[in-house]
Amino acid sequence: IYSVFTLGDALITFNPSETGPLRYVPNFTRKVGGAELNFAIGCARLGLHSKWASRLGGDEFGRVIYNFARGEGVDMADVKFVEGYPTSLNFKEIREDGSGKTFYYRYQSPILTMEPSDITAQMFEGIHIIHLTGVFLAIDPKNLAITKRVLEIAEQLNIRVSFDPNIRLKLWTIEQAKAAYMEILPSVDILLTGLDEIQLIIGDASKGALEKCAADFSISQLVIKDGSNGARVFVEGEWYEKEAFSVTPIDTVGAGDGFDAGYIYSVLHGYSPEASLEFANGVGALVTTVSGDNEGLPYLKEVQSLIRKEAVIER
Ligand code: KDG
Repeated sequence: IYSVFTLGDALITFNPSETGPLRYVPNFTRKVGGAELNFAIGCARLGLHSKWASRLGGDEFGRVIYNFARGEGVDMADVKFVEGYPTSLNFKEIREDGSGKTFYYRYQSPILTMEPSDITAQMFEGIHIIHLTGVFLAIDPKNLAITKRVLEIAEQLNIRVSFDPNIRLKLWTIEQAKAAYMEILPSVDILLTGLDEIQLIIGDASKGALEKCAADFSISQLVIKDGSNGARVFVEGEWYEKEAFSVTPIDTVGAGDGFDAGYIYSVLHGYSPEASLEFANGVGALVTTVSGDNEGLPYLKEVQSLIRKEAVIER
């Protein structure tokens, strides 16, 4: 069984009872979100040993996140409760096509209490891939130092690093984001990015520009996620692509995190580039069919059934 490690903040996510502008939504369902936690849950559901490092508020909502993540089988050994930092909230607006907007109430997040010195080599024992995302970096400038500490240990222990820029312009500016990414990218082996995101980061998403980006930062697999248009990867000098699965999305938030979990699962299991893209597309597609940021993350069998086009027996 392969092990992955990720690091990040989680929030209580409020999903609206109906689609349309948030100001007209009277009811919400309390759920759990957070890009890196979604990834961790996705990996756990696929059967990986999945470790998530974080800090949670010492409040009722902190308990909700802890119990939820633990119930999903996430390894919580590096999660601590901190007093005096209330759990952050995220209210979602969802449109008819399943796309969403987030309204953060995220000011003094518990993760702000994490320090670079909290990151120790011992936390990475048995880990095969470390997955990092730009959401953690966006939350506080100090998180770049924490991330660098993780990268330092990754290099010492020879652990592969995957990175999703996960740009959140509600949390920082594109200039701040780019400056941080430039420091991280030289240590990244697998870059998993949205097409629109890489366009924002390097200003050009043409194949030539992407190949140059992979060469400049010695990225071994540069994966481009393009939602319902499918995904492609540049690996060992070749491009591979795979079309998306056709599903009816009801909530697309978290699909990218699911894709990442699927892709990392595939890499760890030695899938070919095309099979990896197909598997990751399958996970991402299934996420969008369920309300919530992570409830739709599939178990291994569900992705396999989608790929093999097996009929699901309902009753
Ligand atoms: O990728 C989905 C996440 O972004 C969501 O679960 C919560 O907005 C969120 C965040 O910032 O992590």
